[in-house]
Amino acid sequence: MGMSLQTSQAQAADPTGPDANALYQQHCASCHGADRLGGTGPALLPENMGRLKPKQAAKVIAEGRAATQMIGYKNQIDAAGIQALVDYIFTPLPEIPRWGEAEILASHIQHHPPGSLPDKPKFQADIDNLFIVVELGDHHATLLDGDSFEPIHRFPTRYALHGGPKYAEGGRYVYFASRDGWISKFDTFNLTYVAEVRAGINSRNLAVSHDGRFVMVANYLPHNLVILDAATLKPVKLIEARDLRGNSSRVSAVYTADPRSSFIVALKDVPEVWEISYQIPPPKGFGQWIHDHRDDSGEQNEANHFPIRRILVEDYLDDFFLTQDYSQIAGTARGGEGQVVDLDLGRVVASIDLPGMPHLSSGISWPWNNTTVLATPNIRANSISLFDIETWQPVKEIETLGPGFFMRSHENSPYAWVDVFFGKHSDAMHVIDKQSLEIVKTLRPAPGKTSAHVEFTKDGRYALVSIWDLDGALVIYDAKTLEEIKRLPMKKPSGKYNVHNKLSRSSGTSH
Ligand code: DHE
Repeated sequence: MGMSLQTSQAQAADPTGPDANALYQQHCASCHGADRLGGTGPALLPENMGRLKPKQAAKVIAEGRAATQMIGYKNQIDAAGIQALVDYIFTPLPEIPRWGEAEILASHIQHHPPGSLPDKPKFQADIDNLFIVVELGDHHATLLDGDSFEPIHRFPTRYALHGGPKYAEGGRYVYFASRDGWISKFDTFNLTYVAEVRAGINSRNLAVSHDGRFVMVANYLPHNLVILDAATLKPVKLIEARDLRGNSSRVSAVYTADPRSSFIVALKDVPEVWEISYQIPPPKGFGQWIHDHRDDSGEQNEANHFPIRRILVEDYLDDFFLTQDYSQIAGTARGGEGQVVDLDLGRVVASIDLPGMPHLSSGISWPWNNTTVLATPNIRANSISLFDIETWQPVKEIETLGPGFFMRSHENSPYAWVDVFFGKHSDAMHVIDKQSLEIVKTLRPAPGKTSAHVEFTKDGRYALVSIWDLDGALVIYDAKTLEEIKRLPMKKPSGKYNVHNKLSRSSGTSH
């Protein structure tokens, strides 16, 4: 991507106004990269901004950002200049930047080679009941003892992590993904990062194969999937996201389907769902080979690893929910029509009405009335939607005080918890009885501050809630009496992830 393209792009926006490119190069490029792809600071591309709106971006440029190296520029750049910079960074790049194997490899950092660190934890705690708490406020994570609720270690993360970190090897390793495409592997036993790599420019999420051998990264930019060696984080294979006609697509999300030894991938711009086998060698006849140079002799050839099975669907999929037996996925397109895809049959088997834009990766399921219900919060409706996953018929809409983002339960708990993430009641947290399907209590852990995202301890006895504020906290509740038992100050804690619940793929949590 050439600088001249950016210059002409900025000038085309307003030939008489401030020269945004010159301002950018003078003040921003040294941290955020001359090409806006990031450096010590995050990438400044519209796709990478997350929830940051242009107005908030202008405030950050003027006043800086607390707890980061971003200083305020209002004394150096006038209001028109700041606005020009905002327009500039919210303009997509004219071309998808190249981020191939060479760029990925060049970014790779091996802090500690595999096998070089002790295999014994540096602390005393039940590894199964550890939590990682991501603190978005100052881009840190805390390793928490899930029995004593004492922090074990707090460490910096890459800028703007998104999606759930994923565990491997019984919880010893945890893999993080940032919106800027940085993948970091942290050794919880030795309390240190062991490897890092930038696998994309704008990433959605990552999945780790159940055997701990491979990490797959889903990217918006570039349009591809990147398979990494889980031991070193070095790239193993890049797969372009294209349909059979060659149309390219952003990748919405990837999840691991343990019993199938495969990754399930949703694509945002082409109507296909992919199943990619990570068995080596792959099962005979699995899907179709993605490389032209298929080894017809039948001999093992690395190019033939990770074959793709393409399932044609009726609409593009955003995030999706995987049934506990991994036979079906329920996916949502932002339009409101949901689709159920049977992974064994390889086709859409039902459609579901999802007008509230559910956050299906937050969907959870539990046994109810001789069947199983899927419950999902909605980002654009004041309700929880419940479906019978045997028939995919709606069971109930539970009215809430506002749109929710995250929902959680645990096999040992009679309750499901869901936040109110948006609107004037965002400090509310609803507790729903899993049998009567009624809200039995609405907690307000910190009146006036958003409470969000719940995770249970491994035995389901305690529920941990985030106060989503720079001056926030982790509030621990007795999951039965619903009484608060402890409060730990934290900086905008977002998600929290329990080793046992994640590795056992508890039906009450995201996978
Ligand atoms: Fe997320 C998970 C998609 C905005 C915080 N979010 C996910 C996942 C998807 C997703 C597909 C599952 C990935 C995984 O865990 O492996 N999120 C989206 C969006 O499409 C959306 C609406 C728009 C976007 O900007 O991408 C979106 N998400 C947000 C936010 O604004 C949140 C609240 C703050 C942030 O971090 O940017 C946010 N998303 C989270 C968190 C998880 C997540 C904390 C992990 C939840 C879990 O418990 O597993």
